[in-house]
Amino acid sequence: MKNFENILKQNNQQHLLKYIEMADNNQKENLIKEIENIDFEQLNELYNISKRDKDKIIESCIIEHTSFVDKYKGDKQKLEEYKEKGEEIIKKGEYAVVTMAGGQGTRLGHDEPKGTFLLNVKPKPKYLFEILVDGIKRANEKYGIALNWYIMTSTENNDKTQEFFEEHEYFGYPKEKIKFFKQGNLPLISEDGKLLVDEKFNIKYAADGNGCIYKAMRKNGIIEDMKEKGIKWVFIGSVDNALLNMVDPILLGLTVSQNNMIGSKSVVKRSPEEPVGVFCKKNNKPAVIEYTELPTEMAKETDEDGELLFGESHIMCNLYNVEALDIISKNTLPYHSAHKKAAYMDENGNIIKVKKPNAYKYEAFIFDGFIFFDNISILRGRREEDFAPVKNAEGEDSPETAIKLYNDYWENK
Ligand code: UD2
Repeated sequence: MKNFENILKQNNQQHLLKYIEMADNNQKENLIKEIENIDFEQLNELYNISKRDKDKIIESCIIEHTSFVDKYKGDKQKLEEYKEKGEEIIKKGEYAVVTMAGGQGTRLGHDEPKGTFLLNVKPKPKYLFEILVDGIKRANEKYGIALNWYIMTSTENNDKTQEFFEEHEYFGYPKEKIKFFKQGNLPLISEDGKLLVDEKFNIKYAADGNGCIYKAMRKNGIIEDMKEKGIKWVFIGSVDNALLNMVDPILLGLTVSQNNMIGSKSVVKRSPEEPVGVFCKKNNKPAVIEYTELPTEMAKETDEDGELLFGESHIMCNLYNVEALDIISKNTLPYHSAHKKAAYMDENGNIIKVKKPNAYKYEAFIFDGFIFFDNISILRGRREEDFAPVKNAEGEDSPETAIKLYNDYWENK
């Protein structure tokens, strides 16, 4: 028996033999190579994750709510001190920004890199990437610096993202200050634990989640590059928030003053159902419970003032000391499973487009890196200044709601 046949038999994936029979020589060679490179031990572990009861994961931990500093209601003098401290670090060139842009705009109906989505804002439409460039340029002008900008892409969108930047001449940002790096990916698994194949006879893969950013930064020499450049503090943010403020000296000054290695910005959760992670302390360590894993009962719990007990939303504005990135990147983060729709080719060569979720996707979450520290500084900002997510084609967190938030903010500025 050939090596790959053995592998498939041992791992209960013999259905792939049918695809090998159907494929032409080139496709066959590729598929066999892919099979030989899969870490089946990891794959089995991942499949077991999908079978876990999500409520039980949280129930087995001690969860407490967390403290924060309010950017607008806090002690004015202290906030001014944080600002000065943060600005000093930024002006010294010790600050850099990272954008996680490994995702596609599928939920938006834009099957391209999410940052290439055009938002019809005033006075002229802007791409999400362009909005980020504007923000960095403003900070550069204000502090007399040129920030280093690192952009994480995925196998799926790396080429298209880089071509987009070339085509738009980097929106006027100095090209030498931008570095792209790629995150990894993991196979999708069907509900009965089988690998899926696409119409080109490739195993179906998906990006391994934004939590794999730490590993990807290490692997691609990004942390080294930051250290060589004398960067000490790094902001990591998402690509899909039209009001993302990547350079907030108060968040930086607060984190430094509290002697923490990590910090994050929050806003008050809109409702128990809002799809955002919430900050908490999990077994006495800083953590975020993702919306997909927060039991409904807990999401609704309120305190004596009627405020949500777990109401401090993670809006993907995270700050790290470069040493913190080093520590997290040397550790392993857990994977979480998501039940997703995935088109595939069946064993007769038919392309199957599904209407209901049929496969598991595995992702690491960025905030699972917080657990390696004793504390995190949280700065509560304001939704109308900090958070205009572009997630869905219509309704809440859609281009329509983000455009309104963006226009209102800039009109009143
Ligand atoms: C994310 C947060 C959630 C909340 C919300 C706010 C995680 C796991 N969840 O949920 O807690 O803060 O955002 O808007 O962070 N990305 C990659 N590679 C990947 C997956 C995602 O780069 O493999 C990027 C993506 O391009 C985007 C960001 O991560 O910039 C958020 O990704 P998402 O849309 O999958 O996250 P969402 O809205 O489910």
